[in-house]
Amino acid sequence: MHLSPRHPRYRSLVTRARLAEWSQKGLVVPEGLIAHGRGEAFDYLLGERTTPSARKATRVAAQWLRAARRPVLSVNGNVAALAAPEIARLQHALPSLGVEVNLFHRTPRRAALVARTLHGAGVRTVLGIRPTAKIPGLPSDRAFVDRRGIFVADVCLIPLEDGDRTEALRALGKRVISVDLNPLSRTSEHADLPIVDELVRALHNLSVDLEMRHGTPVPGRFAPFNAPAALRTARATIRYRLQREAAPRSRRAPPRR
Ligand code: PTJ
Repeated sequence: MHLSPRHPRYRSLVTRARLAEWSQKGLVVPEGLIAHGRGEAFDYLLGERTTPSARKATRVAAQWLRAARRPVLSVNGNVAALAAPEIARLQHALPSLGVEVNLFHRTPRRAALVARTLHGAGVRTVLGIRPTAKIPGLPSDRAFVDRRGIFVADVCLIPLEDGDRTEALRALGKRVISVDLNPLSRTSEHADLPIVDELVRALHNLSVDLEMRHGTPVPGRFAPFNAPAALRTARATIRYRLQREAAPRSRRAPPRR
């Protein structure tokens, strides 16, 4: 199908076409297409841009990743399909970052496909292809992790995650940074540092922040972050935008940054 760059939703259509293609190859599961639709809906409500509050969260996340002894990024099918080049750039900006395959719908074939996609984009080491440890108390396949990765990580960056594992990782004493456009999700609710932003934008901003700090001393402690306030701000952004749209045109307030 030909997609015209002049179409007002061109970028969204290209992303959808890419995800549909990846789902035929088995990297993305059908459920992943539904999850993407949910993400798009929240992105629409948030204005399809990185809000100042999300940008601030990402800056703190970069600080946490630098302060971490063993930071690990968890990658599922959607994340690999949408952001493999951004993950390679992130690992380049922070060489201590472990990159681990972690799948809700795990099969050996999908795990290998995620790893191949990441390697193809330039990611050096990929953990979790054959899990070597298990997170206690988690009924899903997301419990299967790598002994050298998530199992021993002190800071976990978990985009497009589920609430159960967020809670389980926190119960193990790990600091959890989530990337999820839904500020009402259990993942956002339970993360120590929820980034309410689109995955590709968030990873891009993280790389920019890490690259800017390159060569400066590693922080000795984790900067404080007020997660409930960040979520309230994201929800208020949605409320404000909906109220604005619901008002008669003549009385509409200007868009708020
Ligand atoms: O590849 P697998 O087998 O590990 O499965 C991956 C999916 C995504 C199917 C699985 O993790 C899943 O079911 O996820 P959930 O529980 O639907 O959660 C995904 C969350 O990510 C939802 O809250 C969406 O709003 C959000 N989301 C979707 N796309 C994006 C996003 N957030 C940020 N950026 C996106 N591009």
